[in-house]
Amino acid sequence: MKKILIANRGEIALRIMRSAHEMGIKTVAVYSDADRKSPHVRYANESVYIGQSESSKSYLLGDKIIEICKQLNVDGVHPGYGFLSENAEFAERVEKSGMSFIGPSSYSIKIMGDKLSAKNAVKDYNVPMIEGTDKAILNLEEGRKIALQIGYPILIKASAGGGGKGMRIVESLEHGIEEQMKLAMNEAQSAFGNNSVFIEKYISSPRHIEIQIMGDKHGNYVYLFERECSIQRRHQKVIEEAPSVVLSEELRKQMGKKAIDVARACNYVGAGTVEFLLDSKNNFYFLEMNTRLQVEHPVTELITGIDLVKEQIKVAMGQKLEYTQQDFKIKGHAIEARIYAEDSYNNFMPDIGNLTVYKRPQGAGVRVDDGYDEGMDIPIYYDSMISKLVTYGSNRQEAIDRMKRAIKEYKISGIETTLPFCEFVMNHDSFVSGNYDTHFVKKHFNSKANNTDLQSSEIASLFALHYIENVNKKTKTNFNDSIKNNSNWKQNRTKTN
Ligand code: MV4
Repeated sequence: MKKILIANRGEIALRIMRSAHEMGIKTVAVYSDADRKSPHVRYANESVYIGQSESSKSYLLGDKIIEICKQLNVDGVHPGYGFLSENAEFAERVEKSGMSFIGPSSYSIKIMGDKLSAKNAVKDYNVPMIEGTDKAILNLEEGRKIALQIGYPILIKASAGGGGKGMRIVESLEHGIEEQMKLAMNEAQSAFGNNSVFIEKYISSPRHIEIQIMGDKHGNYVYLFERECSIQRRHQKVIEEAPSVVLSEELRKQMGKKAIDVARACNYVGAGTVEFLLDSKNNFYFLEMNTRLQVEHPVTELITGIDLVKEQIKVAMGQKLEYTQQDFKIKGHAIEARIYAEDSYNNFMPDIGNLTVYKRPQGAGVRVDDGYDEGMDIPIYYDSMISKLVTYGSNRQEAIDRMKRAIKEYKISGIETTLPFCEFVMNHDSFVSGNYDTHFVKKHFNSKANNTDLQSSEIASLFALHYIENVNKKTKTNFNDSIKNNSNWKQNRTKTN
C-alpha cells in the first residue's frame, strides 16, 4: 500500500494519518465546508473537498469518495469510526473497485450489525449469552409469554439497535409489557427502519467490558485484553480504562478466548471489539461486536505497546500477524477521558462556539488525540467530542494522578466541556476504589444546577472557595446556600480549566 484515503475527519483522521506516515504511506484527506480549516486537512499529503457540512452531503457520500480514490490512485480506504465505518455496502464497493477496505469484510459487518444475526452466528461456539429470545418477536402476545418464561425484570432490545435506542426495561408483570414493546418497536422503526425486537433477562448492575481482538487473513487471532467502559451517560462513554480492576488472570483469559470465538464465527479480519456485560457475580455475557477501530483504542495501545492502526493496515495488505498470544503482556495502566463540548452541570447539554483558549496538557504519561486548534469553531454538524485525554502510569494510581494533573493543565475557554465531570470521576471514591458499574453517573453525579450529591472533598473545596470570597465581603457564609447556588462553583471551574 502506497497511498490511503481516510474517509473521516477530526482526531481519528489525524490518528490514522500519523501511523500511515510512519509506515511511509501517503495520505489523502476529505473534508466538508465546516472542516476547511481543520488540522486533518493540512496534515494529509493531499486533500479533497467533498461537500457541504451535513454528514449526508459529505462524509457519508460513499460513491463520491470512491470516485476520488480512483482519480488519485488510492490503494486503500480507512473509514475510522462512525460515518461509513460499519456500512457493509461501502466496504463491498471499495473492495469491488480494486482497493483495500482497511477493516473487516462486508460479510462480517453485516452479520454483526444485526444483534439477532450476531447471536445466531456465535451459537455453535458456546459463547455465554444472556437468557432470552434468538428470534424477532412478532406480536405482543408472544412477547408477554416469553417474558413470563424468562422471568422479570426483562429488557426489550431492537435487533438493529445501537446507542440504547429501542431499548426498554420492564420491571415486572404488573408494569405491562405491551406498551413498552410498542414503544420499542416504534423507536426502532424510526431510528433504523426496522422494527424487529427481542427480549432478554435484564442484568441490573453490570459492568461493561470489551475485548480488543486482531485477526489476519490467514485465520490467526489474538486478543489484546480488555477495556472497562462502564462510565457513560446516554449510552455514550466518557471514561474508559485498561485493564479492568475486576478481572482475574483466569477470567481475562476466558473472556479473551470467547472474544476470539466471536471473531471466528464471522470470519473476522482486522481490529475488532467484542462487548460483554459482567454481572455482580463475575458471570460474563456476549452483547455485540463492533466491527471497527474504536474511539477508546488508545488505552489498549498504551498497555500493550501495539499501534492498532499499523496492525490494521498490515493485515489489510495480507500480512500475517507477527505475534502470538504469548507475546502479549499487560504493562501499566491507561485511562481515557473524552472531552466533549458539553456542559457537565447542565445535563451534559451540548455546547457550541469558539475555542478561544485551547492549551493542551503535556508531560510524562500524557497523550492527547484531538482534531482542533485554538481559535477554531466547534461545528454543530458532527459528534461533540473535542479530544481524548489519555494518561498512562506504571500502575492505576499513577494513571489517575496523571489524569488529575493533566485535567488541571488543560485550558479550554469559549466552550463548556466535560473536563469538570472527568475531574469529578477521578476524585470519586467509587472510581478510585474500582467499585463502579454502568450506573455510576446516575448514582453519583448530579449534573443539574443543584448539585447536592458532592463528595466530602468536593464540598470542602467548595466551602473553602465560598469562604474566601466572602471573607472580603465580611458576610456570614451559609454553607447550604453555597452548595445549592452552583453558579460560583461552575464559574470557578470554567476559569481554572
Ligand atoms: C443490557 C443491559 C442489561 N441487561 N442487556 C446498553 C447498550 C447496548 N449495547 C446494550 N446495553 C445494555 N444491555 C441486558 N440483558 C444493560 C445495558 C446497558 C449498558 C451496557 C453497557 C454500557 C452501559 C449501559 C448502560 C445502560 C444499560
